Amino acid sequence: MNTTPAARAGYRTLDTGSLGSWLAALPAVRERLGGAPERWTVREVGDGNLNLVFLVDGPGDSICVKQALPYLRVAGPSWPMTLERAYYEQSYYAAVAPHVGAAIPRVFHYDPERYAIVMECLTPHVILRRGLIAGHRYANVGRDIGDYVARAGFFTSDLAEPFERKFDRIARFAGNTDLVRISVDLIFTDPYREHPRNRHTRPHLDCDVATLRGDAAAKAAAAELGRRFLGETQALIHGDLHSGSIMVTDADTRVIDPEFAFYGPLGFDLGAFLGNLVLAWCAQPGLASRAGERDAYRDWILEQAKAFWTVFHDRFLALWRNEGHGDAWPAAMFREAGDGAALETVRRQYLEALFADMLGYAACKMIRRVVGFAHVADLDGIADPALRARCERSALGIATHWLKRRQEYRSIEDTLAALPEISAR
Ligand code: SR1
Ligand code: MG
Repeated sequence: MNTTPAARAGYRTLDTGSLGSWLAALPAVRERLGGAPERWTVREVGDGNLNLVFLVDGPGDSICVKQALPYLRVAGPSWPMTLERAYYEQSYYAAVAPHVGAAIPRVFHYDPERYAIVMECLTPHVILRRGLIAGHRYANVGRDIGDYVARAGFFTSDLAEPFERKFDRIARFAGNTDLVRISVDLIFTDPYREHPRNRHTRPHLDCDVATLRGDAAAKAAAAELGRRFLGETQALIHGDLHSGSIMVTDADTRVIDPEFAFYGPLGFDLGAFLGNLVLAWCAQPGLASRAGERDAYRDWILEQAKAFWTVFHDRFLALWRNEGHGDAWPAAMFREAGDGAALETVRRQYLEALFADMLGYAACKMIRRVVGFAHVADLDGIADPALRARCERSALGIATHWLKRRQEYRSIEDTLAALPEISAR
């Protein structure tokens, strides 16, 4: 959906001065914040690539306001961007809310003129990526995200619901073309060719990048995953489920920032989370203050990766067995034939295919963060370029291996056990 002049008419960028009076005119929000609006404190805290984010503290409560800018924050007005991403973000939250419970923030208000979402302020949560850089352990994060992706993915697929409802959502989210364009260019295309937006640690990785761009098999694998990214309407996906889109405490896990949402392959969300965990694993030697300091922490990261896939697999399978009332693989048809075993075979094959997709998309997400436009703080924060390049090289090695050989892996245990050897090549 492109931004029409009419839709833009009421738009203006919010700032710390004007935000309070706007919020004061929203009765439910005003009541939540409590007290007199003059006593509210407003901070702009956004540090992502795209939007403005404000935190507002009142005597009653705190809230968060996220507003789309008419351009990418990270690039400035030279990279214009439609404002409708705010509409798709709140639409995604509304679509998955019945299925994922408190795993997303509560949305209090959406303003279609300002393209602003007023929602729950997550405190004392921190962005998972920052926690991983600091070496903190969050006992439930792998399990919680596995459960989340299973629920959000299953209940928006035609395994769970009639195709008419799914088609309706496909149509609604099909307008999110500008955000999908970012992913197509920055994840599936630019990293595999020369492009002025790309960057990498020079000159250390020059040879690695040239090798990648000359690797026809790797490029073919990435292009095929890119084709399926656009063509496979498996489920409503978050579309950007990296560790910067997750907020955590020791006891709680929340998924945020679903502005890239559309109907795509579920393996893309699985791969985003796994790939970013593995990027964090690769970065740890560069973040340690002495050799070996983060070894146990690296093991913990892989434990989370294992918990993530295991919980996803088991939850998705259980949902399918117990709540598979959709038009895809109609259970009644198999029951009538008295052939439940055939349906179980289908389920096993479906999950095996998802596992390979997860590795493939994880690979794409890792490669783009090393040689593409938008990098990750886990690696970019390593000050010594030679050390950073060593960490990035191990990420590229794992990712290229997964791109080309993902079909060979059958279990998460074997896949993770192979990482030290692959990354040392
Ligand atoms: C130009 S936006 C760069 C990246 O930031 C977002 O988080 C997405 O990952 C996007 O690809
Ligand atoms: Mg984001």
